[in-house]
Amino acid sequence: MALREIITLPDPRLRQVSEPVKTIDAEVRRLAEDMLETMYAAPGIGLAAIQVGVPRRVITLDLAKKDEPHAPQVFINAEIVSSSEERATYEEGCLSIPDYYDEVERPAQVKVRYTGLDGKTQEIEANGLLATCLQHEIDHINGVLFIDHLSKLKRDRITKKFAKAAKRAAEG
Ligand code: K1U
Ligand code: ZN
Repeated sequence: MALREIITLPDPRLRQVSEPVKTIDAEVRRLAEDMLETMYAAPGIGLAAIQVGVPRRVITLDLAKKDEPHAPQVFINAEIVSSSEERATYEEGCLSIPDYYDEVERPAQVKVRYTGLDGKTQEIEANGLLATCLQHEIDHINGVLFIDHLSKLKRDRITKKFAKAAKRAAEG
């Protein structure tokens, strides 16, 4: 396993739509392992492959509590097949937008179809934090960031802040 670099705003790759995985081969299994290691090290509770610069529809999650053993989950080619009318608000963060958290309203329940590492296609009914995280990560593989769900004023402010920081870093 290897740690991979997490790309951050304003990296344009974060706006790319990721390609479906056709075959679950050694490369995909290696990517998922590396993503889990990278996610645990960050630390984070979710990660999409594009956040490590790989435009493939692979997502990792682990929602186990601090005092519980790891419970890694891998979702390949995940898609939302239905969403509830009911909405829920959670404070979200993003490893690609470090140190910024804000409340986002999304459907409270979603049904997600995905393929597991065993190649089996399954459906999961999610609510609570799992529903929020799955929607956040599926947004990533579609080139959408959680700040896109905020007001234009907030989104522009954050985008400018990260663009300025990147410019300063490039200038040394
Ligand atoms: O996709 C990502 O950028 C990861 C993100 C997932 C997420 C968090 C909260 C709501 C929706 C999606 C993170 O993991 S941010 C870090 C974080 O939430 C966290 C880190 C350590 C312990 C507990 C939470
Ligand atoms: Zn994110």
